[in-house]
Amino acid sequence: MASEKEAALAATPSDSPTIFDKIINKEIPSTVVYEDDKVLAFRDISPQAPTHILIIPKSRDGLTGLSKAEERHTEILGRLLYTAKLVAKQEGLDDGYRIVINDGPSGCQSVYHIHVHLLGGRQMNWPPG
Ligand code: TR5
Repeated sequence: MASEKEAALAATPSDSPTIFDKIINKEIPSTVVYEDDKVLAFRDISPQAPTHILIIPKSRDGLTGLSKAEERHTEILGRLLYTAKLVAKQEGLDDGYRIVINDGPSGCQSVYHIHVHLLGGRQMNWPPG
């Protein structure tokens, strides 16, 4: 998850390909923890918790962010959350975890390919920053 400053600098909402396309296509290495035909889950390069994993659709299909969701996206949106649950179990986060979807500049989104953050392994605080 980018800092607010990083997100503010990086985040011009855009339909352009993102770094996640290169991760999906294995042009850039990542630590993949789960993969199937529809989704990919890999460790965040800048972890904000002992466990910090990103779950993304392999096909963005217009979903630069959650605010762009349409009816046709409901299946993949559910799949992202279900995958987060599977990966949380795989990672041994039996005591709980946090799911985050940042959207747009005010939501501190920095990569415009929808993704679910799975954070765990420490006590989370509320309210979030
Ligand atoms: O800020 P938002 O919610 O858009 O989350 C984007 C996340 O992508 C941040 O938590 C970044 O740390 C993460 N990120 C960015 C890059 C990257 C990554 N995670 C894994 N591998 C990465 N590579 C190779 N390159 C990045 N630029």
